[in-house]
Amino acid sequence: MLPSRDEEKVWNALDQFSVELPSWGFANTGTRFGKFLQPAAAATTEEKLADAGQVHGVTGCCPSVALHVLWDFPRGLADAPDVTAAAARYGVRIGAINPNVFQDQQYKHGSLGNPDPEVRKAALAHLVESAGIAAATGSRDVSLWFADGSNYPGTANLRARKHWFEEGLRELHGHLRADQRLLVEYKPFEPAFYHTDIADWGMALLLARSAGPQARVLVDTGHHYQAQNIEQIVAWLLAEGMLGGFHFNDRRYADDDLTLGSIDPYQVFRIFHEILFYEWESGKRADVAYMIDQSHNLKPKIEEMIQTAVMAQELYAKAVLVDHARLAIHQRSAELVDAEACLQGAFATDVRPLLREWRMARGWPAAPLAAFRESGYLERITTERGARAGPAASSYA
Ligand code: PSV
Ligand code: MN
Repeated sequence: MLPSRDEEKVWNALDQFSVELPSWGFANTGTRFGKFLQPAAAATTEEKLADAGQVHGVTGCCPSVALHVLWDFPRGLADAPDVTAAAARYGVRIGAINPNVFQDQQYKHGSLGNPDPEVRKAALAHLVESAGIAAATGSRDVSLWFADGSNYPGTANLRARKHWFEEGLRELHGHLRADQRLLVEYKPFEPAFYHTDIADWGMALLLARSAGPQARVLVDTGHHYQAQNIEQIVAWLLAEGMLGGFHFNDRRYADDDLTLGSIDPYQVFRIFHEILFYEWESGKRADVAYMIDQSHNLKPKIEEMIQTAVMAQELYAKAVLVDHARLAIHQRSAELVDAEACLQGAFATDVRPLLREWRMARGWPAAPLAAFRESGYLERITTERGARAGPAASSYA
């Protein structure tokens, strides 16, 4: 049994904790080798929001949905009122808006980093429209990921491209409303395999700094080399006041988009720990957007998102249990074994009974996945959506 002070800490933390769902996680998706279609997969923005509403309805911790402009707003800004209304109908709100400057044919050699000024202009126009969509849908964050890069040495002017990125992001920043943020995501490779323009957190940090005061860095947990210490990046970005948010997913090899915590739950725990430790030491709440960036082609999509949200809550609750005061003393005295035990003890605690109690006290189902399965929703959409002619359409490449 946990002492009640710990229980209270965990309950308070769970009351504040939420994690954003990605609309693209509900659509049919695949690998570059093909797609295995699911009859229940969402094919429209409305269906994605409906499915997200189901996840929030049983977990209580996913009140917002990140949207991808090209996939979810086919008519751009004109779709904003309908999409906002649909979200409200399904009990969720619009989260981060993700522009898409990587699919169009014109972006073959990059978007903001393209040597052709006309393409850079087109990319900027799309980014500015995306900021407008965020404003129109009541969303705060414009979340930027660029596929820009090159495949062969010597084919791109690395410094010129850095300069074009600085220019473009600065200009985009000028279009933000006072309460909006730009989140700059980084990724070392894929789709480009020689260089990526924003390859790591240092480059993202420099670009965010030069863009303006409302820009921050976004850490996608799948976007690092194997041995990278992600929680140290998190700690440094916190110390610099530059951590804006996360795209959570797990991986075994590269950017695998596996379920959060399925391979290395201790990694996620350590990230949460760094954030909570920072909050304890600074007395400030870190303004960090927790988002999921996973799109599953084998697991059933809604169930997988429930699994992810519950895992996020569990790992967050475990991190809350770290005794910060004790840890600080052990660290100062270099009591290595005792300091490490502070983390290990918290990580080893089974928080599931506590989460169950919290859920029941707050009016959420005690067992989210079971509640979803009992609801009959999956059977209903499988029949309804499966009856559509031909394979289910997808807006996810
Ligand atoms: C790119 O790998 C990424 O992580 C970006 O966040 C995209 O928006 C997302 O995946 C979906 O393609
Ligand atoms: Mn991402």
